[in-house]
Amino acid sequence: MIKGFIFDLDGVITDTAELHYEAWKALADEMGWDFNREVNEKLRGISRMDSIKVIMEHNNVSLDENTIVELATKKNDLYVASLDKVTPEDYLPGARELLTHLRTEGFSVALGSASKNAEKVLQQLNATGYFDVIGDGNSVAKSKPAPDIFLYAAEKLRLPPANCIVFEDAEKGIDAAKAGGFHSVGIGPEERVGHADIRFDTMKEATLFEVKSHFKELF
Ligand code: G16
Ligand code: MG
Repeated sequence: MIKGFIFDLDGVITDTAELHYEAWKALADEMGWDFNREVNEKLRGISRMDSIKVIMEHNNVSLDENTIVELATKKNDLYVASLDKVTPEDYLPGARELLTHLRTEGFSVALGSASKNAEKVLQQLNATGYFDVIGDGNSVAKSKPAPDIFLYAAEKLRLPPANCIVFEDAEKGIDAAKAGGFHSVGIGPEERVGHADIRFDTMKEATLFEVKSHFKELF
């Protein structure tokens, strides 16, 4: 039986990817590094430190660990400042409706995000109240594709993975959900999240009615 839902944040509840892009781009410009939307796409769902390593690899740059941390912190300061612009208008279409519906139907709901800034984003959206548990980049050491963040969220909800559905927009996020034994809903194109149990192009199509009709035997 499905009793819980675990949501990724960026790309599922709201689109912070654009703000991450702007902050990485500003850092890259300052460093004289190449950075574009295609490279940004590779950062979807992965941690801050994994992200800077992808950007450095793209530029054939290697630096000592302290410098890498310093640069990632610089990007983060820019990103965090830009979060002040996020408002309750910035839910992805359909996301708030689904969260509200899950609340009225009595499901347990958790966040399972790689971001260390997830709480700030939820506050800006006025979304904190939709979640029983917040699992974020501060909750576990190993980031996606490791299943740890989703296992953490399920444990806090006191539910086994088989009783939970994970919503994810990232390839590595679906990998993480599957590795943990969760049911999965992919949000995005086939080539990115086609390996999820079910897939919707956007959150708008991912209504509780649709999800229930796909996982019929589990409700
Ligand atoms: C998000 C973004 C990633 C970002 C990561 C870490 O993940 O998709 O691009 O690198 O968080 O963010 P921060 O630098 O704020 O800790 P998710 O899991 O919410 O999709
Ligand atoms: Mg995501």
